[in-house]
Amino acid sequence: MPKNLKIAVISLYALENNGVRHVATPLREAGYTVTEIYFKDWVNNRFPWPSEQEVTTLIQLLQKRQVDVVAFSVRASAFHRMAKYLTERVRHATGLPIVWGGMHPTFLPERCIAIADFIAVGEVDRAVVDFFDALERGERADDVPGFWRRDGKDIIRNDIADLVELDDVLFRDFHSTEDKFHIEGGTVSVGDPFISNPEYTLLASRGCPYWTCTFCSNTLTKPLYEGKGKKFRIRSVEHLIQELEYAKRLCTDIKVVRFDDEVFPLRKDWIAEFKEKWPARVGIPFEVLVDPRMVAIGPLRHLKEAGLRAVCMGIQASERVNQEFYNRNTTNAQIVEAQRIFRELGLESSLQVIWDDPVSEEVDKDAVFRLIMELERPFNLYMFGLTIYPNTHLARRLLREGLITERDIEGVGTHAFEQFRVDLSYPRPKADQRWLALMVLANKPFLSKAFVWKLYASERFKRDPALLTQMAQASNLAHMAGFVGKMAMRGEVTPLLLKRWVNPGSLVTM
Ligand code: B12
Repeated sequence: MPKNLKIAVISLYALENNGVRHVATPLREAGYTVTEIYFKDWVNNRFPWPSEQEVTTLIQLLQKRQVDVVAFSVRASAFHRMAKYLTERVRHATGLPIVWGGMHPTFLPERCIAIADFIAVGEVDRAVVDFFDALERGERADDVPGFWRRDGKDIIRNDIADLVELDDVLFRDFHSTEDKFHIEGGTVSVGDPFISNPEYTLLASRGCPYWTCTFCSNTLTKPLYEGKGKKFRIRSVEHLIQELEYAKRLCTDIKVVRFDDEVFPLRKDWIAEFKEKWPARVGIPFEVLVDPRMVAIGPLRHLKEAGLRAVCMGIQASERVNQEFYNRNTTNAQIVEAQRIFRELGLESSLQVIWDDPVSEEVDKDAVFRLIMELERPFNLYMFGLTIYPNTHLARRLLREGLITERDIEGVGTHAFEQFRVDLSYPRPKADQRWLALMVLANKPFLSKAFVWKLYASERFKRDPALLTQMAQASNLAHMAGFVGKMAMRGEVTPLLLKRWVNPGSLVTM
């Protein structure tokens, strides 16, 4: 039955935003007029502040669509200031009630409810319809689980909503009609901005089978969802395949599927069914994220036979830092063996390291470098700067030990905007410049390991790593050109991809 309330759901700097589509889809299904707005996109390591023209365009669009409620999806804490600014501008111009949802209000509800009129805390796949139904009836939604409300100084804090089974969640709708908009630089494009992307991204699960890494926000969601249902949930293979069959009809350019799960499910029976159904009914190459503790040749061989093309795996730090600070009981031996398996199966692999943390000592950096040198080539090396998310175990410990201040925590800080992926030209102490340059050189297949060991031993580069950094920049550029070339051959290079990743002002390392 059609409903009266007109709702706008806004994604900040993310065209692929799952949260927005998971909110908009059931609301449309329930009869609401939903305007989906993709407000600017992300450029890796760069999230430029919105221009006046962009803010005005947003406000005018909301007015033109005669919206009654404005809902922002605030995924990451680094967007706190932008979301606050846009909220204030929209409220000032329109006087409309503002709702925030997403991981940031989930982790910092008190700070967010001070700004928005309502916030969603946690997953609200079903509860979001109950919430807007209450508003539609003219009620204040004071008893809808998953939502908080501010009334002057009073705050009504409802409990978390029950977690839903993932097979009950509607597929994100990618239709491209006049109710989806992308705002960039004062221009409004109509239609779903992600519909023509050659890479289709989705989750086969929610949650994490480990939940322990202290830097990850999942350590906060686990206690939050206690008693609210199964926390680590995997979709049935059939549900997943049906989504892809649906997506293939709408998004006709899909060349590769990327599973964004924290850790891709590697359960034996699930993989067996996946292997049987994926090639016949989907038949698109795919990529997954794995954990070194889970990697075994059997399941990966099945996935490879089903179309698995590439894997991504976290190394993170030295064994000591992984265990003592990150509560991640992986070993170097597991990592070496996992990379050996990837090579044996001919899978492309991208290994991830976290840098710029306040706890790794020279000996830890040396250990990470030695581990990288031990791994069978080729592989991509993605280096990330440690981003400290609010309220995580790591944030609390580093604060307690005086190793960081509140300014280093996302929300106040915006580290994820500046050094999410490590960029060699970012100012760092000389010793770190040397380590990063060596790491970048270590995985380049066109440089012999003997040569890299010589660079490592050079006293000159220990004193002054400038030339080493230049060599690393050049090798990185060559490696990236090869990588982009390979993608171009597969028809996967788009202006969007180049804009996001090949940013000469801040070239990420790989
Ligand atoms: C996949 C993923 C990505 C993908 C997104 C793919 C996609 N198609 O959306 C990519 C790689 C693009 C990405 C990018 C980033 N990510 Co990310 N990402 C994730 C991950 C693993 C899952 C997110 C997801 O899709 N969940 C499933 C959906 C359905 O859940 P959801 O988004 O939370 O939405 C639900 C509710 O929150 C709520 N909701 C959401 N929005 C709204 C809005 C309203 C109005 C309402 C009522 C409700 C509501 O309803 C939804 C349905 O239940 C999470 C980890 C996690 N556990 O959440 C990290 C996570 C969200 N990412 C994180 C970060 C930091 C980032 C980046 C900033 C990194 C960077 N510098 O590039 C960017 C930000 C991009 C952006 N502009 O938002 C952090 C945020 C932590 C923090 N406190 O800041 C997380 C939590 C990871 C972590 N390690 O802790 N990410």
